[in-house]
Amino acid sequence: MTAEEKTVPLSFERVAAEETSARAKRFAEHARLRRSVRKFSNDPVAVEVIEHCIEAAAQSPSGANKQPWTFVLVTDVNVKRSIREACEREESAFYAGRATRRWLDDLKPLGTTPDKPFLEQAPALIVVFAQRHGDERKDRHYYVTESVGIAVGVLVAALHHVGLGTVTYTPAPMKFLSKILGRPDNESAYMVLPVGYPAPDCDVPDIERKPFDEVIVRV
Ligand code: IYR
Repeated sequence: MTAEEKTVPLSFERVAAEETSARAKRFAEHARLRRSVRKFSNDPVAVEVIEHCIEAAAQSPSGANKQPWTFVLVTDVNVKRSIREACEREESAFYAGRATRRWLDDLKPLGTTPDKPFLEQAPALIVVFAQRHGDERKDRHYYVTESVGIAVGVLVAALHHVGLGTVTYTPAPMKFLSKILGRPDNESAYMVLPVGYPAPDCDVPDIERKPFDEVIVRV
């Protein structure tokens, strides 16, 4: 079965140049305030707010529009606890020897440890899965890592935009997440994003982004 090309007019609202400039500046300034949050308050968050952020992420571009992502929204306290316990088991092995000395040295400024209380403190976890292929193996997916990475980027931006905190957490390996969450074989766990309000006493590492001149090359 081959689908034919069909087009519709682009729905696009052209904004005035001054407004574009103002938005660009505001967006960059707000992005500057985003930090990875690893300590959450137990204040509840309306599930529909998180769902709207996931909906925004699911509008991302993807290879051949295959949309190779599944977002598992976990609010069940028992499932959160199981995920925390399994993550901490993997992290203990990581910090006790699986990681290279150089890797552990690079992590020192972040102050991360095998303890992951944020996986239970946060009112919700979004576990993102990458669909390596469709329901059937012959249904190919393309640029899966890039596509899911873009979707997670949009998700992080959306959560920040609405005033929530998160961290892009990647236990390794994370196969256990498929088992706990009952995901099919064509999906592999990609990232865990705890979501909530930062704890009032949330500290963050004293680190900075590179100066802008170091990341941009103008040709
Ligand atoms: N997954 C571990 C280690 C870790 C790895 C990287 I790369 C980081 O940027 C941060 C942590 C942990 O979360 O502790």
